[in-house]
Amino acid sequence: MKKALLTGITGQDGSYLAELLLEKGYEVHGVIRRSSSFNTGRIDHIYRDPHDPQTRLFLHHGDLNDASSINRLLRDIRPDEIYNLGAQSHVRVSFDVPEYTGEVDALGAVRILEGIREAGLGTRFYQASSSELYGKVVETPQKETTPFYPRSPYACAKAYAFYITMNYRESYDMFACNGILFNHESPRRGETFVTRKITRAAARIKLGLQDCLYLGNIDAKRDWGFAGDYVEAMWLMLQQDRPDDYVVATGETYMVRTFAELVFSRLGMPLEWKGEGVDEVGIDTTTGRTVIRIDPRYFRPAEVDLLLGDATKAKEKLGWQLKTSFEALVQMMTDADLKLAERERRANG
Ligand code: NDP
Ligand code: GDR
Repeated sequence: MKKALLTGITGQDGSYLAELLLEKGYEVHGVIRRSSSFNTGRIDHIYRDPHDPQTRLFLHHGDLNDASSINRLLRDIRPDEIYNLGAQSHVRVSFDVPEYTGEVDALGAVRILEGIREAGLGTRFYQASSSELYGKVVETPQKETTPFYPRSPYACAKAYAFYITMNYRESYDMFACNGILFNHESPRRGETFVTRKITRAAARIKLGLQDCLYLGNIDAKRDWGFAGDYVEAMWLMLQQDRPDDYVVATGETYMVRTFAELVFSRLGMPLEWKGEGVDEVGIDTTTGRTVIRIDPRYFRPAEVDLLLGDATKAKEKLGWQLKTSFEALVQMMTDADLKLAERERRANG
């Protein structure tokens, strides 16, 4: 039985990847952080009592900031594959905690790589690299050969992690890959990322639980896919004969405002935009009420205006396929958040 170790197992991608690896018959080990409140909500459905002899999912306390915990896990588990998904993953927040973001997102990767090397393990390594590396537009669509232009402390940290992964591959002949994944979303997406923030707020507005949604730059364009499709690409990268780096994307890009329009329409509240700049508002045309306003606090000191990826290499070399369309993703997320809001309303009496 193959063994995989996942950092970030409690996050969106970690939960989908853990499901996939369990389906494929792996023994799955996940690193979790000690927290004062439960942080395992996304994996509770696959967790079983560790005393159950059928259990193939094991959770261990550790932290990417703590090399000794990483080294202990490597020594004890001796994994065949490591997926480094753990990160301070919020771009806006990285401007508030730049040093911490560097510790976790940049140095975290080298702590694992060095741990594998020092222990003399043949472990295959996946690094969660990001389309944020492309930052300011140099060319579109962005592919593996497009130069990087990071625009945030998050992207700068991820650039270090990208290059150190490549460097360990070239220096020590390690099987280390970068997946340069464009934005991917799901009903399990963190509530402060823009897609989930919109679906959650729109559903709550629909049910009268909230009046208005405040957004930042609604003209930013993103290439949004479904997280469940993207974790397949991560796994495929580690099953190849040779390690390499791959872009994973849909090849379509939409503005944040378009995402909002589709969500509000699905909930029977077609939007109309009025005004300009920070005074622009989104109006529910069925009631005339203002349901979206701009709040400059969500603007970023430097913005990534346009992401659009070309996943030809992943399709041709990995045989990776995109299964979920943008429209299906919007529907999936909107419907899931409507159900959640209905539960919330029932709970509130
Ligand atoms: P999430 O924010 O949902 O999950 C991040 C995970 O990292 C959580 O499990 C979190 O734990 C964990 N984590 C945070 N800090 C540490 C730390 N110091 N030590 C160990 N673990 C830590 O991210 P996603 O699932 O969306 O993304 C997964 C990875 O892919 C991240 O590295 C992200 O930067 C990258 N990425 C994501 C993309 C996307 O569109 N989703 C696109 C490209 C790259 P806890 O639950 O305790 O907070
Ligand atoms: P991103 O995702 O920064 O691309 O990083 P996010 O959803 O946070 O922002 C996407 C775009 O929407 C604009 N925006 C807002 N964003 C947030 N969060 N909140 C708002 O209110 C808001 N209003 C407008 C942003 O300015 C931006 O242009 C995600 C993360 O998952 C990273 O970890 C990952 O590496 C990249 O995707 C690829």
